[in-house]
Amino acid sequence: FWRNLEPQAPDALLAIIRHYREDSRPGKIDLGVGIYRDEQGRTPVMAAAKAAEGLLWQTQPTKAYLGAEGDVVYTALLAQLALGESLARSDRLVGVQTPGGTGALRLGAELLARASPGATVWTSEPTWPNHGPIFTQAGLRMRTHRYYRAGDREVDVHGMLADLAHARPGDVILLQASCHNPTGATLGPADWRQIAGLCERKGLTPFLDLAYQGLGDGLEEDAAATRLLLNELPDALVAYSCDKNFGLYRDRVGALWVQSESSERSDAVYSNMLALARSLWSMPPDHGAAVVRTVLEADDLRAKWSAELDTMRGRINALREALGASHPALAPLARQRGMFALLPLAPAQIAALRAERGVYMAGNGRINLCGLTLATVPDLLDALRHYLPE
Ligand code: PLP
Ligand code: TYF
Repeated sequence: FWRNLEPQAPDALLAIIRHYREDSRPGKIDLGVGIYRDEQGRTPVMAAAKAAEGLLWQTQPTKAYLGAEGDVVYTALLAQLALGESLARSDRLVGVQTPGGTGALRLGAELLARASPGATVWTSEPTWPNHGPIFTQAGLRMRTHRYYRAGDREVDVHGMLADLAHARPGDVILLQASCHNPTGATLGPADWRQIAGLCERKGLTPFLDLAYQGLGDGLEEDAAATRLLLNELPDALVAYSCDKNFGLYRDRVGALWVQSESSERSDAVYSNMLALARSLWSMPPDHGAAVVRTVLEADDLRAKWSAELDTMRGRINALREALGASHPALAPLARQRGMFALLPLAPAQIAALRAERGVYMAGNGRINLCGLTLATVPDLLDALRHYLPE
């Protein structure tokens, strides 16, 4: 029966977890998969989430089914956090709870494929490796646009807009809203206005992937581009992940919002989102979303969570400052945002760092800065000293 199946490569990022675990050298450094780690190298459950779990344990009255839309209070509170009060109230916007940001991306992809099967989805080159399969498996065509200039390691806005000039009306641009994975290179407010203008002129629909709100410059700042595009354009999608900023990774917590030009269109969109969700996962898993709802509902828990998030962001940006100041080839890291940066290393150097120094990073030279502590920054610099260009 299974004769036609070709063996598939395992997820290269997730494989690093295992390789690192199997390495017994004491000074090994894991800069692989994108999870937050504290100064002790741990990924603890956030205190606000633990407190919310305690409350749920004591007070949750039932685990009876919800619907395909999931927890509507969660989605409404999260819309206020991500999109702000006025967009959250819009009758042109509908949202559902999804299994993680990945579920939101896939549901959005299925909705796009149903609404406009001929549409092409544009992504940055490079981007998160799962973006491609999520959209192509939904039957959509994909193309890439320039994003990152290896020379100065800034966003190549000119190249990006030039490539997107080839998009056709009805095409979709998948845009990482903040904390770009894998480059960390960040678009400025003027760049986002240019992208909004291009979408408007050419009739393109933005699909915002907001997976790191609060881990770049702040909760409001990291959502500004998403809000700008939704305010400027008739149609848009937003895939949201709570898995990093609430530390709920394996609980799979996300949401998809879709904006359309009128509330009548929104009714049809919403019913299609629910129909597609039923065919994909019936109903999303409840626990993580219930934790997020419980945090956002209570002023004290929300304040505690927000302070923890400030600490996480502060640590990431302190590491960026320290690395950026340590070597001219690392200076761009201080200007970039989020957990990730691309180091200018050749594949053989990346392999040697792993084999000889126990330094683990993705095959394209992407590092998760959170794998470092201020104490291990010198160890990384020592490992890199023959490899970084002056
Ligand atoms: N989008 C980007 C850019 C990511 O880096 C990730 C990481 O996991 C996701 C989406 C998916 O998030 P989730 O783990 O919630 O599915
Ligand atoms: O890019 C990362 O490291 C995170 C985590 O299949 C991740 O986005 C990596 C691979 C994967 C799912 C999540």
